Parts: sequence; structure tokens; C-alpha cells
Amino acid sequence: MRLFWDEKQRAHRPAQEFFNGALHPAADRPERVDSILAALGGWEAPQERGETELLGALRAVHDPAYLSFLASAHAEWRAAGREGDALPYAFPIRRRPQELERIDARLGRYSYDTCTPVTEGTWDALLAGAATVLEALDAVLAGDHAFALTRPPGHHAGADYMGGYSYLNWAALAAVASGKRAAVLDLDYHHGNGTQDVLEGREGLSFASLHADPRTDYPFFWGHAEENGGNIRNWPLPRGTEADAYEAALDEACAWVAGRSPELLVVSFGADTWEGDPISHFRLKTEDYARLGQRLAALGLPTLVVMEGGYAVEALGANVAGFLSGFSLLHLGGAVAGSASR
Ligand code: SP5
Ligand code: ZN
Repeated sequence: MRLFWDEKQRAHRPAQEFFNGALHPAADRPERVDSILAALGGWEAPQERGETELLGALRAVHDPAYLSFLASAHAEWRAAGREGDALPYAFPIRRRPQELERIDARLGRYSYDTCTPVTEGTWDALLAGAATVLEALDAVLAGDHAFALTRPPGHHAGADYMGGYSYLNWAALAAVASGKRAAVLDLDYHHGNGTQDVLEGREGLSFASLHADPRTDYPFFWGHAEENGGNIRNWPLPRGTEADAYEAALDEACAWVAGRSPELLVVSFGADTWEGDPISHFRLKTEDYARLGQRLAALGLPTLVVMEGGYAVEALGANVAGFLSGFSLLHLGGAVAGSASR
């Protein structure tokens, strides 16, 4: 398992997000990566890739106008006389075709929630994230498993929208850029609505997700069992789900994935399924994650894991290391899987 991370991804530093009627400190803090970096050894930085190369790969997933918006949104926000992070507050209830100029209108057009600020360093962090994903994908295509420590996360971002702390869809980028028959398996607590939207109906690509039932949990409007069909398969699970029920659903998902005969597995891994996660409600324990990894490794597919959510900052390292240890050939550093279930 090769491990990839680019320090430039720290440049995305949201201050606050708005949900449940109030502003809260942003959950996706740069410090999220610290315990992951400390728990594992042998990190590699991606090679420098020019913005032209990165944009070329990103355009296979994202609308060019959306990418331009992301690149300039914070500067436009400042030009409008605002301070701090750019946050949307008004949304087109159905997409409407106007040429929008005002930054607030553009923010609403390209997002679906108030939890996903564009900060001064967001675009630089996103380019570094794309470079990290592409480097990890190269490692997988060359014969290793790889983990891309991506931050901000990606699975809520669609072709032309941000949301759920996500701006660019890392899993979709890897699946599409691979040129292979690829399956994305999403194990974040929240449904990977962006990945589903991008991959739905795309030849050779599949999407399976285990997540909290959207009748009770964010993102509410996607991930219901009725959405199953074609290349999409969802397993909504109730709040309080523990390892037994989770692994039973995972076995079904693995069987479905295998039936799609992919050449590549992309895992959207969120550690917000952990029992102590501050914004989530499953009850997986630190020692459970290695078994999840083993189940996926048993598929015998070249595997790229990208990082999604997980907000219990201190516990993230042990949970991620535990999951990746299921794939073996891993360089374990400080905190060994299972030793730090805080
Ligand atoms: C990648 C990822 O995990 N994104 C998650 C986005 C969730 N944002 C919505 C926050 C609403 C959380 N509800 C908190 C309840 C606290 N008791
Ligand atoms: Zn999540």
C-alpha cells in the first residue's frame, strides 16, 4: 500500500459552516490529517503537475464553468467587499439558465448547502488534491494498492456543484481518469451523492454506497434505496448501525461490485462511521476497520482508497491505519491499528 499526501492541501481552511439554524466551527479542519500522517509511515508527495494537466483531467468529470467558478470565487467574494470565507445562502430550486454575475448568485448556482465555504486557499488545495489522486492512481495502475489522503473530501461534489465539504470529486476523477472498468465503493457515513450523479449511466463505471439512511441524515435528497438500478446500488442503514449489520451490507455490496467485473476498485473511505464521530451516528469501533479493509482486499482488485469524511480528529489515525492494514504490505508508524480507540 503506497501512501500519498500533499501538504498544499492544508491551504483549505474553512472557519464556519451553517446547519441546523446556526453557525458552527467548520468540521473539515486541516488538523484532520495530522493523526493520519502520524499513524502511518512512508508518505510520498505527488510530483508537480501544471494546472493545464490537472484541469484536463478534471474536465472529464467537472463542468469547465464550475471549475472556473471555483478558481475565482474567493477573489470575486473579496472584490465584492466581503471578508472571510465565501458561503452561499440562496439557491435556484430548479436549475435556471441565467447568466449570473453576482458572486452570491454564482455561489448558490454551484452549490446545494451552506456547509461548504470557498476559502482563500481552497483552489490551491484542490489542485494539490487532484495531483495527489492522479499520483496515487498511477501507483495503482503500476501494480500497487494506494491511499490518497485527500482533503477537503470529494464525494458530495457533482459535475457542477459543491456541497458537504466537497468541491472536486476525487473518486470519480480516479475512476474516469483510469480508463478502466472501475467500481467506486463509498464507505463514508454520508451518501456519496456527487459520485452517484457523476457516474450514473456512465459506461464501464459503477457506484455502490453504504451510508446513513437519508430519511434521517444528510444529504437527505439522495441515497434512498429506490435509487437502485443500472450501475448504481445503495445500502441505506439506520442510525446506530454496528459492525455486524454493517459487514453484512458490505458483503452484499462486495458481491454486487464483483458482479460488475471491474478492473479497478476505488474506495471512498470515510471514518465518520466510527462510534465517536461528532456529527454521525453509526457505531463502528476502531478494531472493526481492519476487517472492513480485509473484506475489500479479498476482492483481489487493484485498489485506490481516497479519504472522505471523519471528524473525530484524534481517532482518525488509528481508524484509517486499521482500515488500510486490511490490505497488508503496510508501513505502520506510531499508532498501531486498534490501539487508540478514543
Ligand atoms: C464528506 C462528509 O462527511 N461530509 C459531511 C457533510 C455533512 N454536513 C452536514 C452537517 C450536518 C450535521 N448534523 C450534525 C448533528 C450534530 N449533532
Ligand atoms: Zn461523511
